[in-house]
Amino acid sequence: MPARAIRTVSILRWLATGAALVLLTACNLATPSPAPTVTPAAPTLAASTPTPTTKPAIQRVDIADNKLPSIAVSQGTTVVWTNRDQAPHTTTAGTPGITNGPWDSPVLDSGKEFSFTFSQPGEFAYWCRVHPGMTGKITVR
Ligand SMILES: [Cu+2]
Repeated sequence: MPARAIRTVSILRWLATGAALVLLTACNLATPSPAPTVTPAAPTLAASTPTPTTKPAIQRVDIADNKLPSIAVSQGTTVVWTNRDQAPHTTTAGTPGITNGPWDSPVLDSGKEFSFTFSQPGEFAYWCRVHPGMTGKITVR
């Protein structure tokens, strides 16, 4: 084979290789990215109607201006006292100096709550152990 023919074959081979590489690269570039998948929305569960429950009554009262509230509630009511004063107070069943009733809160700092459920009817005197002059009464019918 003459030298010229050999050179031509080499150039052709080189061109063919290059073309193949270009085609491969083009194929890679042309590979379509996966189509975005659409996530189906989760089926909406029908909202269940909550079973109504009979909640025991709650009576909220404030301890304010250094006074313990006197109130009347139905039997089974939970009374929640909130200390709205800056001074600490207690709600303590009994009469000043005598703690002889069914409840006695810890000392309630400002903003603190205490609750007691009155399951028995009656008249319940109560007082504040910090300030024995503070008295009140819970009447349960
Ligand atoms: Cu007090």
